[in-house]
Amino acid sequence: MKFIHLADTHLGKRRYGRVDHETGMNIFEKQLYENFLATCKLIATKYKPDFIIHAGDLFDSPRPPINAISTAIDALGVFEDSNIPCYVISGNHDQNKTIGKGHPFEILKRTLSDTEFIYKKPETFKQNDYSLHCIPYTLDASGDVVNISEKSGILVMHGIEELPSYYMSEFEYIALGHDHKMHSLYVNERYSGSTEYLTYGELQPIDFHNKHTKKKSWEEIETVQKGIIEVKDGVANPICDLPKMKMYQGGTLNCIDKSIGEITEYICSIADNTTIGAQCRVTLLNMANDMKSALDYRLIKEQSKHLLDLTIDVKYLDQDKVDLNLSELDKLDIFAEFQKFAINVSPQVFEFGKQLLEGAKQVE
Ligand SMILES: [Mn+2]
Repeated sequence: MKFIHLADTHLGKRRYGRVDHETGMNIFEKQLYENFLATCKLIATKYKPDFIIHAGDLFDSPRPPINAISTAIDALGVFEDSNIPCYVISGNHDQNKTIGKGHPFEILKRTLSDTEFIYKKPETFKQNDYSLHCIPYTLDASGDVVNISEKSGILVMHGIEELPSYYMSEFEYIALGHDHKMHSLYVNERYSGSTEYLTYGELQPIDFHNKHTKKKSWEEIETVQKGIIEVKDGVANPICDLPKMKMYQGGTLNCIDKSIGEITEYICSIADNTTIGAQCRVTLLNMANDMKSALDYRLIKEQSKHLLDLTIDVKYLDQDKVDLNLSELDKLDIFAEFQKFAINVSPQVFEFGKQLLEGAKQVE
């Protein structure tokens, strides 16, 4: 038995305001559509699973653009044409914030009659002798998972931070969405992650099995795996070589002792070495406050026009230096200091301030 688990396709997401001249479509949005359609065709022809699970956030918004809806119909239609059962649950992005506004899956349901769209309430299906428990993200989803009477088979949910630990051993596989990083906290539970890099924030180290892993430094950044998960005879295997947009951490420069010209030159060289059509972020550490506006943007723009996006991420000098020296603070008579600055305040305000300081002292 083999199935495919994917999630967070976010069809309809637009970025960068760059328009494709032929179609008039946002380039980022258009590439998302093309890649999702190609991915579904590959799943159907190359991986040929017994069934498919989409764990939510099919769309980026509960009111998706027309092109997102037609892409969803075309792409999921590939599975219908190949007679591969497909289960799609609602994610928080698919769900309107108020009842009465309807659900975008209503439209899909009318067109794709063989696909299961789960968006109103939890439903259980039988698939290849497995119970498939699908719990959509709804406005009042709390507690739904606890209400499943049969705690075995496959559980599909959109985002859950803490499942009761006994669940971990009871379900054979827990297919999750919402977290865009492909990872797992327990043996039988997996976040497939998003199929694409949707923000630069997703360029972070993989932390399989340990969500408390310290963030690595910029230099150590690895690329998070993006793709789908194939589960064959109970073994989960990430498949990451599917069509997706290119997003890179292009480089990081420590700007201390660097001139405006050198920094501009560095950014241009990174842009120059980055593939056509890619999204690229350059991080500048320890920039002086007035330096960012002084960069030669005309030159940078010229040198990066082959890219879909060039983001200059600036960490200013002293930005993170809030580390109070506590031993120094101890020597300071806080009340005396407060009194000095509070000469003109009313007695009530003075009393209130004094109480706050006393409280803070106790907490310490
Ligand atoms: Mn999402």
